[in-house]
Amino acid sequence: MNISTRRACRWLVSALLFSGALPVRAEMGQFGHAPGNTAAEAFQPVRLATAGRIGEDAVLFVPAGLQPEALPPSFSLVKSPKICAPVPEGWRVTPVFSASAQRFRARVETDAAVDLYGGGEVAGPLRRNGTSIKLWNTDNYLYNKDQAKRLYQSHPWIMGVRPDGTAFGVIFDSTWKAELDCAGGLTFTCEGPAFPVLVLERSSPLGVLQALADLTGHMELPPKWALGYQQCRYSYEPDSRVRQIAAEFRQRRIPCDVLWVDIDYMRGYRIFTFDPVKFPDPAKLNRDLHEQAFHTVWMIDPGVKADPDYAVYQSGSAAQAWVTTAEGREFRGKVWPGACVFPDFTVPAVRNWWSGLYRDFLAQDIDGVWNDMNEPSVFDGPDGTMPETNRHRGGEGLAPGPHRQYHNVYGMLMVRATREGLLALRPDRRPFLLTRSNFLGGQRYAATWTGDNESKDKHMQLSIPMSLTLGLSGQPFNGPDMGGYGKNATAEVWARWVSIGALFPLCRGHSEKEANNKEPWAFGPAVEQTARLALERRYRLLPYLYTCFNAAARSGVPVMRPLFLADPTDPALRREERAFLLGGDLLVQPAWAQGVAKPKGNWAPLSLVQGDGKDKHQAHLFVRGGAILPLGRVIQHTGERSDTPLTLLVCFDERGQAEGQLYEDAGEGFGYREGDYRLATYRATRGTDGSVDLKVSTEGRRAVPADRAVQVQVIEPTGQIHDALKQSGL
Ligand code: NBV
Repeated sequence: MNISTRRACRWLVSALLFSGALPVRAEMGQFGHAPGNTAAEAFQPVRLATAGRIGEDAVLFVPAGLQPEALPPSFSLVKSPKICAPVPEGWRVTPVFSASAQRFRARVETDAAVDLYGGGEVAGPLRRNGTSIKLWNTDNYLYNKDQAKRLYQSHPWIMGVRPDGTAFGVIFDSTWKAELDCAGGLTFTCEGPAFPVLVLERSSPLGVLQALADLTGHMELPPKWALGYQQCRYSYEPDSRVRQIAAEFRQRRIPCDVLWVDIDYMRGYRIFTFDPVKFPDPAKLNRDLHEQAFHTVWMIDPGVKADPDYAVYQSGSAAQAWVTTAEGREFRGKVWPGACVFPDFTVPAVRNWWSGLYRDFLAQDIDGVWNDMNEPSVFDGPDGTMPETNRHRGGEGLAPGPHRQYHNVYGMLMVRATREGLLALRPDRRPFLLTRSNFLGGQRYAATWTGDNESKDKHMQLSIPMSLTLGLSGQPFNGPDMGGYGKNATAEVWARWVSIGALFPLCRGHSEKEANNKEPWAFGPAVEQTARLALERRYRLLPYLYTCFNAAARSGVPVMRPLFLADPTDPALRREERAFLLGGDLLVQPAWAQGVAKPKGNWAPLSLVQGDGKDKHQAHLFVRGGAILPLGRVIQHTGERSDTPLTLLVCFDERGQAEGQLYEDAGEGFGYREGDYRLATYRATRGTDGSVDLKVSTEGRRAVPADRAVQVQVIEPTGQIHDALKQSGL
């Protein structure tokens, strides 16, 4: 046999193996392979079939075994990449491919001076050099399983930042079970067939993140209420308890926008049903809560109770909706309701059927949807999920394949179907959907939270690099279970957590069933006051925060950012993972984080509400010299006007200049796509006599509310604030 025939044979065997046509290796344990070229698993080089530019400073590398013109559909990319030009001269980052009998690998050499970031949902340091993760979406309670090397989502993506601040990004475009090793370069090894690699090159990390969003999709602008504080628990039940929680917020004057309803509202955990005793009239509950200006989010899991008398099981069975075993039988696994079947979301008709299920559900006046357990988590399945040999049928260009191939995108496909359903059923409302599981590019469909963390300082601190890393992996709308999900929270931990959690993109308090109460008032008056101050700060910041969300939706820049994005050439910022930036202009330094190196320039200490400077838990805030922050009044929910007055807080740089933006729209619906928005850019100059000259230019056709009063204030480097101008029409 000559070399090419031998290679062809190897590819045929791999193709049959990966497609499931050959018996899948019983010997392949749960990540049983030691990384590297061991005697047991020899990796042979695989040649590059082709490489070329697919856009501005982005190159596609296609290994032998794949047809560059007919690549398998990509889950991470919005559209199939097409080579349009040769690889640019002097291209710096190039993968090398290799394969063993069982796995396929891409390796990228990186200089030791390059700092690595990304990898999606990871429970580790912000700077990823020397770490490794596994890409196999896993229900990981308290992050205890497998040393937290795999969590609920997979992002085969890494960004490298060079000492000079230039940056590159690498997408390993495979959904198969994989490992990503960041020690001594990048090594991505998957238990699947050949995959393409995309490399992006930009002059800054922010540029790389924008390019990533252009390739993998932008988050859609969420409804404004989703930026408010959200209160959750497993579970507020019965409905009277939900009402009680709502009343407490309003009576105690603690700002809150959203109440969450966890699985116990269902009838015997049957999704899309309501318990007739505990939640007899969900529509009335929602209407009553709306009257108090709350929005509600209700949970839907993927597991469908295998109950012949249950409508969802009946209609799904008629549509042949279920994932099957390797032998083609309906797969059953245990979740909350007992034996369940699982929709095969790879099938377009099944996604369609799933989307339609939300019709009666939304008719209950539900505002948002929470898709949980969608790794999928299966209590009695191997390694807590379904067998890797289970079959998915695919369709519309997606090949049929084993669960090992589609496991990592199961949650992504589920939220795609959910989002499509929400949009089809309520074409005039922006969907708010939260998912536990997802994949690179999943920001197109849903926001996310970081799963079942624990109420302890370590996880509170860890939540910062976790959220930052998700932001550096394309997902701007994320946050942890604030206060911690698992175990009891102490008053101190909860107070420390709310003080920083109030400044995350997603701000939701949650708790598991067995733990103590974790609402803002549950720990006594002192912690309640800490929570009130922290949340009042968030609500004052809403005009700025919404502007940051708009920037993220438009151009893919993260809402919550590591400090090094402010100055990628400053080596002192590269590992900072305690302090962070909200947008580009506000620096958040947790009260417990000492000795934080700030990016160059003035950073003026900022007090947002009376008393926040005296509260020992509140994070220290700093405004960037050269910025103008739009701030609102303290309000109790986003339905209230906060621009009476609107404050423009001007923080001059050394040259006496400052600039800032304010984005406004209806807060809901899609009018903004037709120009019903106002994006104001303010430019301020300080006169030699200390006067302030403020100019505004606007985009969009939305008018300034006639009764809006604007107060322009100047914040000095000392943090002292004084009034500068009172003006309308801004
Ligand atoms: O639905 C109950 C919980 C939910 O509260 C939590 O946020 C999810 O991560 N869910 C997990 C299932 C139960 C886990 C023990």
